[in-house]
Amino acid sequence: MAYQNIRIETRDAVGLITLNRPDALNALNSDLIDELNDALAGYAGDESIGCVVITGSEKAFAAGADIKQMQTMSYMEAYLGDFLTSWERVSEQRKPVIAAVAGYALGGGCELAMMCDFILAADNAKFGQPEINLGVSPGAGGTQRLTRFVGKSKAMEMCLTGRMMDAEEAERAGLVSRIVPVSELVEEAVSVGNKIAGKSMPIVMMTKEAVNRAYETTLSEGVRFERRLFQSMFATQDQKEGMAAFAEKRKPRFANR
Ligand code: DAK
Repeated sequence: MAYQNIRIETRDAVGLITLNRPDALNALNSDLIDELNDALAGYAGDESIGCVVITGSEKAFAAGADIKQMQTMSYMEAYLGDFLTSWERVSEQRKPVIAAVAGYALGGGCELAMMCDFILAADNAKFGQPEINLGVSPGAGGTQRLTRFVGKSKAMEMCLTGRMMDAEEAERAGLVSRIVPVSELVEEAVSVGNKIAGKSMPIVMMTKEAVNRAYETTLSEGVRFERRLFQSMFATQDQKEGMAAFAEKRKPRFANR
């Protein structure tokens, strides 16, 4: 598939996807989402890739779903066409996906970032769910994921008023893992991605699954799930290698098995 709305490149073991609709502040239309999903599927099937980074430009990660595409859509077109449902594929990836967010991450842009496993924010990042100003509510997880990230009070205020949050507020509230200078954002995200890719891939995937389970189940079920996963890791070569390497004071050489 030739990409018109994203750019992709490989940086060591990281697949870097750059949203690329500069004239529309990376507004997310169906073509862009199709391309994003195609790129993610390619990385999912590529054993040399251990982590994916999704980023935008310095001005905008993404200013939301494409309002001009949605403007005249009828209910039947949206419902029967299952409009934008394929976005959720980002959250279904088994390998880690990092959102490197600079500038605006609004509406669907904020939702896309929250579908990733964690968000690294540039110091100029701005997050918001301004859909209320357009006569709609968030539609791709904003009311659900933002509430889990930052709590009810802040999520409710943001969804009801459309107010934006800057990077510092987002870090204080737990929406982003940390803030880096905008000029270093992509480099830092790729470096973190390569650090993750250097671990045992199956263990990384299981760890991601365990953390995500915390959002979907009770504490006791989650802890039980974690324990079972942990026990199963003793069937991997990489557990043997990781612990042997520690005892022998050397770096582990994981086989991803
Ligand atoms: N859609 C289409 N075009 C957009 C856009 C958007 N979301 N955001 C910006 N643009 C376009 C502008 O129209 C302008 O195009 P031209 O006029 O030059 O042709 C160009 O990008 C530059 O924008 P501005 O001139 O407005 O730039 P400023 O720096 O003055 O302002 C801004 C930047 C980000 C504050 C402003 O552009 C803005 O407020 N943008 C709209 C933000 C917004 O309301 N976002 C929420 C969209 S609704 C779903 C999945 C997802 C969704 C819903 C359902 N399902 C799975 C069911 C998501 C919905 C949304 O995201």
